[in-house]
Amino acid sequence: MQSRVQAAGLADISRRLEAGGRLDLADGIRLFECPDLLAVGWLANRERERRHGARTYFNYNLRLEPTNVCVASCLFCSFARLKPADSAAYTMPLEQAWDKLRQRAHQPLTEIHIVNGLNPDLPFGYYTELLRGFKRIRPSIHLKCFTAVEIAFFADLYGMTDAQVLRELMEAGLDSLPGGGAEIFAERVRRKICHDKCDADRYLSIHRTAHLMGMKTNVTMLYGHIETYEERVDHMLRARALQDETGGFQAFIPLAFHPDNNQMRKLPAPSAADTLRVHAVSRLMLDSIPHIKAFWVATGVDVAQAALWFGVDDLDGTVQEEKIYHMAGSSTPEGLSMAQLSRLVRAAGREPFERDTFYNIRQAMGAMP
Ligand code: V47
Repeated sequence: MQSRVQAAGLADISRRLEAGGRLDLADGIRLFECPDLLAVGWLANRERERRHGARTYFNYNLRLEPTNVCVASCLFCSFARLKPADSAAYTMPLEQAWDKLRQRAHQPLTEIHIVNGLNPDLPFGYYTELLRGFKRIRPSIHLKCFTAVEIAFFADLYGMTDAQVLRELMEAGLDSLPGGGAEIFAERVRRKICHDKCDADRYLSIHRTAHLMGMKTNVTMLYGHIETYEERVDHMLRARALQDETGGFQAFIPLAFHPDNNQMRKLPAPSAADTLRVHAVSRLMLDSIPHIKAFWVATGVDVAQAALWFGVDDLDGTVQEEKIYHMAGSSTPEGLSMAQLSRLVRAAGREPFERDTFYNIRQAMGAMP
């Protein structure tokens, strides 16, 4: 394979990685432009195995979106409803949101991941009570809730600083932040696809604040729309720079653009080859971020499986109630069971492990019926 890497013109990158060196913007662009996807994948897999061997992580989680009312007008979004009067707009009463957990009393869930629209009509107490209620029902549940974009929106709407918002949410039970809302950091792209939500600096500053307050977070990248290779690599480098500063990111999650039912529907969805490459280049560029996650709802289950040989060591989790991707055309199942996740990891020749949100291993998943 070394000779293939050489033939692909990647020998210097390979040597630098072997010596513990870092890749820069030009290297990242070369990895995107290199025609030999397998050579790029091989390098990413070497980095993956150096960190995690064959281990592949996922958790028993539940996705909830308690409101889709949203004042932002992101062109890629099929989930948001701008006006509460829209018949498809919804806001769950707290009892209804809590019921989603109560109804799953039999499931050994360890995490709830909440993403909302930017709803201008709710009091801040809705969110603090939402968290408190989940902790009352199951004190051990990890609450990974609200993107940095939501935190910025709360601060502006309720007249608080970002740190105050985070502090109050933590007091109510917030345990970590998910990575949503990052899209592409480059100003050119943000201006076109999501001009009226918080910018890249604020997104990164909120993650920095969260890290300094002791929280772990994730960071995402929405790819496969109007961004260039350079803008993808720039995005990764901005995430890497913050990671160098704080060490607070756990996972980087490339998110494949889904074109159904949104204002960018004329664009094609990214190909499987592009998805494999984005995950591989992420593993190679982001040397200081421990985990690269393939969110199977976004990649598709089959491509997520292949991605386990292209730098990916994490598959998110069982998910169960996802709406953002399913409204944008994802044809994946609503959720996957732990047995299904284990089987697909084993079928790919990798070793499945149930983890908690902090990547502590809960159990090695044996052969499942
Ligand atoms: O920020 C919205 C994306 C994100 C579309 O932190 C779309 O563990 C593709 O961030 N096509 C929310 N993507 C989801 C998210 C996430 C997912 C899994 C794990 C984690 C984590 C975070 O979904 C948004 C946006 O980038 N999105 N619409 C669409 N049409």
